[in-house]
Amino acid sequence: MNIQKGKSEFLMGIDTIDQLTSWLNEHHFISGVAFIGRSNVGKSSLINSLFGKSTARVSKTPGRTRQINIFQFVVVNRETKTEETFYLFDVPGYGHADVSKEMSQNWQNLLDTFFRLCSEKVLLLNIQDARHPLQDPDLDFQDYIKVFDLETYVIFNKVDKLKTQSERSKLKNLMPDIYKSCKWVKQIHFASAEKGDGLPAVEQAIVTFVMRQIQT
Ligand SMILES: Nc1nc2c(ncn2[C@@H]2O[C@H](COP(=O)(O)OP(=O)(O)OP(=O)(O)O)[C@@H](O)[C@H]2O)c(=O)[nH]1
Ligand SMILES: [Mg+2]
Repeated sequence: MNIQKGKSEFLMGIDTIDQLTSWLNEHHFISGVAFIGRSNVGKSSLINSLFGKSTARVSKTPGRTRQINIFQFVVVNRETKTEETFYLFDVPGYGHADVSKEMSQNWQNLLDTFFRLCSEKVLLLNIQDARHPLQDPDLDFQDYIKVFDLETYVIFNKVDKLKTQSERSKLKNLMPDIYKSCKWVKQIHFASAEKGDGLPAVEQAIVTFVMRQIQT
């Protein structure tokens, strides 16, 4: 089973709590996947590589994504020739230093609403920069989401930027500690949205999760 590239569709961008609440209440029984991480770690790039080019806008300026963007995507089973539709959420980056208090409060409220209302049928993908893993905002985020009890996978993106074997082993050596201190993190992946490393495994992890939700 695979994600059908190019069949993903942008549905809407949501930036108010009222809008988000009604959307999630109407769709709470449907499975999906949410991408979240610091600004500029490559969330939109990963989405484009996994779901088809130009699904999400890739910006060169950090912090451009200022709303929760909702897409739908299709998983196709080539043997049975069946298709299933799921939701994809591109959530704005956390940990901006350069926004006003008011803006970051709004954003926090939007996030709270999202995690409170999105069901356990939603898989959380926490994207981090392979060169700068476990930054303070990443640790704060892990601390924040633990109460929501959502299945979470961490994806270290931009592994193509790790040039030496020792940089790569240093990153891999963080795995036992992450599993130990973050029990809700069930998988850790290493990927490059740009070069394609690790993407088939991430795709299969997403497909396995969402298909499991409709079978239960
Ligand atoms: N070398 C390398 N660059 C990458 C990779 N993934 C993304 N980039 C680059 O990193 C920059 C940020 O990528 P985005 O996908 O816009 O990041 P984002 O996390 O969506 O950022 P926000 O929307 O601001 O939160 C772009 O210049 C990308 O081309 C990767 O795997 N390797
Ligand atoms: Mg983005």
